[in-house]
Amino acid sequence: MPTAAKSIEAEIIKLREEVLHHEELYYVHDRPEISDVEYDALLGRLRALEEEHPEFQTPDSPTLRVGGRPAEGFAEYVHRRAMLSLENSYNIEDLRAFDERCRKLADGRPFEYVAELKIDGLSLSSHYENGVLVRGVTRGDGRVGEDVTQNVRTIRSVPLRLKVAEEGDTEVRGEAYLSRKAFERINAEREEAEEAKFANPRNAAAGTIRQLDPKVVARRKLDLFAYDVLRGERKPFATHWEALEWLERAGFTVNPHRAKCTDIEGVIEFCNRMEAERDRLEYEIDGVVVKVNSTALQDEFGATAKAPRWAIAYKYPARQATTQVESIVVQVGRTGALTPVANLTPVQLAGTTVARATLHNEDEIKRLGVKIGDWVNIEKSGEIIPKVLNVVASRRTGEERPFRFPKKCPVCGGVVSRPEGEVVSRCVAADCPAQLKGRLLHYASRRAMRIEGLGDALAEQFVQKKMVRDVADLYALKLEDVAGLERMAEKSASNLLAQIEASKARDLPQLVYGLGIRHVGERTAALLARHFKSLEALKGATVEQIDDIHEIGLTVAESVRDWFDDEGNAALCERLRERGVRTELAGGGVGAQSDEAFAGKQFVLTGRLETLTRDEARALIEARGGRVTSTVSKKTDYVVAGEESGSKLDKAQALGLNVIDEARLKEMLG
Ligand code: 1X8
Repeated sequence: MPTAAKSIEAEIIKLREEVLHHEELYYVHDRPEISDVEYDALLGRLRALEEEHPEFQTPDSPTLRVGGRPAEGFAEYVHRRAMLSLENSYNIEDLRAFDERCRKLADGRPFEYVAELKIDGLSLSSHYENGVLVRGVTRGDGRVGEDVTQNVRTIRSVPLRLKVAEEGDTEVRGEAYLSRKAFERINAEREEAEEAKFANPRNAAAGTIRQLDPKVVARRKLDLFAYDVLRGERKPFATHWEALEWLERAGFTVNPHRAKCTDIEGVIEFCNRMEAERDRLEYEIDGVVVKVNSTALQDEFGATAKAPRWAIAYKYPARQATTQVESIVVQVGRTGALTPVANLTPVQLAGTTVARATLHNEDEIKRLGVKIGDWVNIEKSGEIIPKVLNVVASRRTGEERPFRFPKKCPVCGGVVSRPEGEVVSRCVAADCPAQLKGRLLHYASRRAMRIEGLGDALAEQFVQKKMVRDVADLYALKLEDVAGLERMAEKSASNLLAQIEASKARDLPQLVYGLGIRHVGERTAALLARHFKSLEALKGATVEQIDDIHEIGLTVAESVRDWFDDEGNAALCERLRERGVRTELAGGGVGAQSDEAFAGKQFVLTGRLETLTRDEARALIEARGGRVTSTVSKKTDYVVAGEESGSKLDKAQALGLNVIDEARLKEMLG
């Protein structure tokens, strides 16, 4: 073989491996390392080379596949009709070229387009038999997906029974997603639990649908916008627009932002209008999907191996940018965790100026291979801090300096420890000022003791001037001390002291959360407070007693015990109490009684409630110490039945259980 051909073959092999590697990162691990644009470029280059040199095309090339592959844990399901991907376009010229092709194929016949938002989630297919949901399947590689029925059943925008009469097999396709709000809540919880945060809502949604425990899925509040319907393998409507209207009647949520356009100019206008709206939406989108409206024309145009010829995705400019790392600093949080942050040459990104990006931890720096002075691609998704995607190796000059992760705490010089198997390095010094500052800010935060006005600058001064050595010292602060601080007028000093005073009355769940015990987030703190009813009782509890609380595991129990076993912490609790902080659960009398009606009791919710959503009802019951389970059994204490309660109600009646309605539940809740 001539050398030129050999090197082309070598390039094809290398590209193929790269594409497969990135597909695995994206689909299997939900941890892409390159942007969609870069991935498309790799795949495009591979496809071009294979087309030029068909002799090097192999049957297992990723160019012949629809993409990705299923992870383990769920049964595989072969789609009746492949879930194709969409061809991508990145600019208006591409859209016009698509229009040209469509008009050529239509050969003079007039036709319309439908433009819809491209939701940044994951595609799901829901199967109905005679109108009843029987199966939910992920897209997977487009041909084979995973059977995630139990998880799909938790999505409130996927009706369990169609609201219109429907016989035979019906398949509804849609995009499952997490709202920005749900995503932020999940990440806040993961941060509290010291679990790795999701990079963006799409990854969080993909991670959620693959959760093996449907209860976890239910809590995360996945949502879905439906966009297509099939009867058997056929499209049942003359136009896509009618299909969308039917989906709404059938009980699905169809995204309200959509347009029927008589030509590509209308489509372009929709794309521009929605791009301006993009940040105001409650969910993330990455572009617009454009489809030929007539299903007869769709069938006529057909599809390539990968994508239909009658549709295209118009992708918005990615929220990525390239800039230079000026320095890397390491921040120390309240748990002592060391977080490296890259200081960047400021760049404009998705409408804001970005000057910093998180590097997460030591391993991430190694994985990226990032050095000071490097050019890097950064990405901003949603509200979260931008992150470094990769290093632009081609722009290296040799002047870049390696970053050495500190062996000592950059703030106090204390010992840094990184237990085996963990990614987080921590400063373990007991008196590290950075940790103290973090603890003060956490204690004062809105969801803990809510001391308004105690922000970063003040906490910094309290620590620096050694006015405060732990959170109990806040209650010994005097007006003249506080008023003497930088940027502190007498008025704001007395306001702050009033705030600190008011915090004494916060309830036990807020206090327990505010103490910042490892693994004890807001929810766990509430469970602990309601169970033990006083800080004293919690302090005296054994690991077993804590572990016995439903929904609290051994790791948490041990962490709580460890915290109270620390002499300094035990003394801190004592001082908080002495200084007048409430350390008992509030509301004896009525509160205690109504809690009794719930504590340890098992509830099952079934049917549609009138005023509460199931999630709201669940939250209210759990807040009182009750448990909500999904199966009716002899152990069930109450079955709350709403409208159209089905088999669960039958079973409850057969078992002679206590069945109540929503009104009664609300009475019990007071
Ligand atoms: C993917 C998506 C489609 C739509 C919205 N969001 C997506 N992510 C839509 O049609 N409205 S269609 C699609 C696909 O066919 N791969």
